[in-house]
Amino acid sequence: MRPCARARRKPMRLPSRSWTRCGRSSASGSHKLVRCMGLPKRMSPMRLAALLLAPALLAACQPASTAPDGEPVLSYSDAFIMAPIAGRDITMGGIEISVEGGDVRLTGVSSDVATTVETHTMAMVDDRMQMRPVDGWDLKAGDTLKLDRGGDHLMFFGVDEALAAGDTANITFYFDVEGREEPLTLEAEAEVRGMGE
Ligand SMILES: [Cu+2]
Repeated sequence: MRPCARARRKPMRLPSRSWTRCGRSSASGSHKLVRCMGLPKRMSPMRLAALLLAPALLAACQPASTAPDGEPVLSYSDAFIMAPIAGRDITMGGIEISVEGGDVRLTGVSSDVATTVETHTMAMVDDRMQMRPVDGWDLKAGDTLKLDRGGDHLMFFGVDEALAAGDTANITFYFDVEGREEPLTLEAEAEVRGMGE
């Protein structure tokens, strides 16, 4: 295992409050995060752009170890959905998901308050940051996937119009696990947040 795998994993597990101390404000983006965590040395402009917006470093440095036997164990924190703007049925959300004991691949998401949930990433297109759908993300044992505003995130379509700040909603995550026929699922209870929260 390369040393960087351990070194970089640590900051990703910090509670979101710790990032705030590093200069992030939810309203103005997260460019100062980079200073707190250090930049991987070799990085494509695309990955760098994504990094500047979110601490989602999962693919940047992966240990070459094999997953131990047994079922991977998933846990989560900070699950949220932004209350949709009045008259719109699209919104975004995020979560932090950690996996122990095996590798998984996030392949699908659903929610009881939306008809469709997509996994999105941010990418630089013609000098502008744009979001686009991705198939999912691979998580190695020990990784934490962080989905948040400004970086990799969840996108909800056909959102229940009555959804308001303070509500809770369910989000279900589906993971492919090698050697397992049915997907592994994670049921998360998400807080509905208003703008500025
Ligand atoms: Cu999006």
